[in-house]
Amino acid sequence: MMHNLDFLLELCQTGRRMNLAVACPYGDDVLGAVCEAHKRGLINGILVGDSEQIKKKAEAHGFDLEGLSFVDEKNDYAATEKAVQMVSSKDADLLMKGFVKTAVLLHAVLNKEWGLRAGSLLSHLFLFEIPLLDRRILGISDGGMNMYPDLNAKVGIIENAVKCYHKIGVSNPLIAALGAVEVVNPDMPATLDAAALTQMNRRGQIKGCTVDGPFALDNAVSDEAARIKNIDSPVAGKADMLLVPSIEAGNMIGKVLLYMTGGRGAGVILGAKKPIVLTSRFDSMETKLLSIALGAVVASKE
Ligand code: COD
Repeated sequence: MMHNLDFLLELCQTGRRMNLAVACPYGDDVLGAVCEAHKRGLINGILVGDSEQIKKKAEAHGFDLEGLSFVDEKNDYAATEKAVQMVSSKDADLLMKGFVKTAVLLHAVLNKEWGLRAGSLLSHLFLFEIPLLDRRILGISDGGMNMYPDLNAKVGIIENAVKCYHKIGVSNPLIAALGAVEVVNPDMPATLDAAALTQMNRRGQIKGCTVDGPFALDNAVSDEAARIKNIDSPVAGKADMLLVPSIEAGNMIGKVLLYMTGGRGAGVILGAKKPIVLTSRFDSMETKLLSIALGAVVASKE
């Protein structure tokens, strides 16, 4: 079991330095994280947007732009398109969202002509380091992109996550399909999907991981809760990743972990030609830095 997310910073310094194209890096949070990641040698930063505005921001906050590249484009939509195109044409290895709306970036990513579609579902994976659980690392998907995934989409979400876990050194991630309860209840669709996913995994339709469910959150992460409920499963109490039934569930669990338990996180969108670093404005600089590192590790192993 991995303890703390710092391993991502080490992992992404082992191979070729990845080129990160950042769309509209005007927020001091994203710009600061990219400058720091560049300075630490985690990535080469390419800042796509209004160069004058970026330089003013950096000066105001004391960020060091030494060595970073610029692609000057004043219009936000055009800058987002350019950053996406740099990745699809392989001039950059991964993409990051700056001060631009999530929907604008995702629509550019999904553009059929020049976007980053790779023929599979795109999904968001957030890894958290949880102080209350001995700094254990717990993934959540999907709290950032797919709103109400059906069974097919849940298979895609698991497959994306499994590839990512393999790249970060977890050869058989334990995936808990969450519901509100740990028994199948026909009136709760999430529990039916969880049971189907478990069987699909047992029959080899979902590979490279162990999926089980349904679980309630407590018995997915706590051995003690699993023991009290008499749940006999290799995943019970030991989940590496929580498959959540809706974007609200994933987003809320994630925000509780980050803002109410003092956790740290790293999040990326998977399933595109290259990973996309998508953080929210309120995320700490550390979470942004770790997200860049996670994206760079995934990109380096594609
Ligand atoms: N993977 C692959 N292709 C997709 C996906 C996906 N997850 N989602 C949509 N597409 C494709 C469709 O196949 C279609 O070809 C095209 O994109 C448009 O699909 P729509 O009309 O169903 O989707 P949109 O354009 O209305 O919305 C797609 C978004 C990703 C923008 C939407 O799902 C969204 O806003 N998600 C939530 C993002 C968000 O607000 N996150 C907040 C936390 S950061």
